[in-house]
Amino acid sequence: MSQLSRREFGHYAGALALGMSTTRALGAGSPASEASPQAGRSSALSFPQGFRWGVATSAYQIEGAVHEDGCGLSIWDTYAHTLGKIEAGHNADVANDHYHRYREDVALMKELGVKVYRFSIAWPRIFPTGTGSPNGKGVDFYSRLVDELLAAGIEPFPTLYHWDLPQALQDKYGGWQSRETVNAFADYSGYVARKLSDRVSRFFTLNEIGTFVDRGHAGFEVQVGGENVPLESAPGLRLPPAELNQVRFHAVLAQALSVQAIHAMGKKGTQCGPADNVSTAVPVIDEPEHVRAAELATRELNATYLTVMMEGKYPETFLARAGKHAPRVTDEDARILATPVDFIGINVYRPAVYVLPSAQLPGYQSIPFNVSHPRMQSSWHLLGPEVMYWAPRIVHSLWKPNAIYITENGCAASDEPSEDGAVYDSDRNMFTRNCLSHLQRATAEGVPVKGYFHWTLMDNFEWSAGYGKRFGLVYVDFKTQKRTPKLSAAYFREAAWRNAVV
Ligand code: BGP
Repeated sequence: MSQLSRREFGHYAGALALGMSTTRALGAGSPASEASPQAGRSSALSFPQGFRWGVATSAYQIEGAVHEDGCGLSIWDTYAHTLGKIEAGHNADVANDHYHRYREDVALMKELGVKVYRFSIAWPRIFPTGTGSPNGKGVDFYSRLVDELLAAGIEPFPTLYHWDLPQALQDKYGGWQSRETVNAFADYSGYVARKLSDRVSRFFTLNEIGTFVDRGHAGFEVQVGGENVPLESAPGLRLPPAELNQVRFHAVLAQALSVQAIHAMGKKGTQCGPADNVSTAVPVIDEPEHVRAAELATRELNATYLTVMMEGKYPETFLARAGKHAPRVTDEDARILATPVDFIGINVYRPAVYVLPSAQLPGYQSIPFNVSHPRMQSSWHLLGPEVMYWAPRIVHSLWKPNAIYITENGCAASDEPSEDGAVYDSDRNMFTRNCLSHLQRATAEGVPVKGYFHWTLMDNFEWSAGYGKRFGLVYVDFKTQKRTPKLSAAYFREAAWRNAVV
């Protein structure tokens, strides 16, 4: 089979609808290893040649086996086992049992046409107490996973920190409250780079610093229909402003020091950068004055995270606002902070805000979301697929990174198998197609987006929501661990195969 025709796609989607097994539904004789029908051809809806199609996951959300092979305790183990923290009293002790089923999951990705896979490495598997002697069995697991991926023709893109801090570092130093944790993270980063960079050429350092810092240390809240809804994460602290800013600083410093460690310890040419949930201001109109306002607002919204990571220092406006609560930065740390990244990953789910230009400082006016503004299933997830165009465009115009990856994009949906066994996630299909259309526009205009990782491969342990929120392209029955690709998996596979919006 040289390509998947429209008719075959229809048949394939129909097969999903008939609840056929994963392997049969996704088609024997997978085209994944053959040239894409779009390769070398241009079309109004195509992505650039060589565009990387992938999925993203994180260790704590899928692996399970939290006490196996010498794995240490993480702050998420503690948090998930604290009464009342996770919906329905769920925990991630087993999750998707990926630690034991990784071969099956890699085969599943291959069937989906995945070419790049962003997974995370659990720090407590490598250094059970955060520092000290490495745990060989933990390293072996990721080494086997990397081999399995490469054998399936999938390029591994590991993330070094997706929120599962070794509990020992929390107990000993107060976790990210301490500069000691920054050093420990750099040592761990360098060690992993040394072990894996013979087969891994790109690493992401930390995932969504703003999310784990603010939700874990500030009792973060989002506005939903006029009400404030708390979004809390491990370790569940509520720090005063100066201490919170110090945690924020330690996390961005850790990213800079991790880049240095990876460059120093990895094979020559190993590249790395953060995976950050950029807060994007979307202009109301695509017109220079409005776009300028959105750029100014985006730079300010990300002042303590992406802006400082890309510019190497805090914007003056932020320091003035923070006043006596500003982070304390030594001269040596200020120099470390200026370490350039090789690329950036941005997680893009929703617009942070819509803006209009303003003659008053700071040069833009944020407008509130209308009460009737549509949203996806998650309380925080206001719908605005055009952010998938504006986020990379604004990031590119502000900071000119060499390369941008969309490291996450996806949505939760109320997925349930229907009577015929198939999962018809029409809303996720709509969301993905719309996001991809806007992303395609960005690439067509020359914004250097090199790849797209859908969040996520399969339903998982969704942090404080437990197993109650499903984000996967693949449905997981957590009683049997059966994986069933949803309708959106068929969509993803076709888009990846054609390298185009379909
Ligand atoms: C990102 C995280 C993911 C995933 C997703 C959904 O913030 O990197 O790990 O959880 O968003 O988020 P939430 O659980 O808040 O709905």
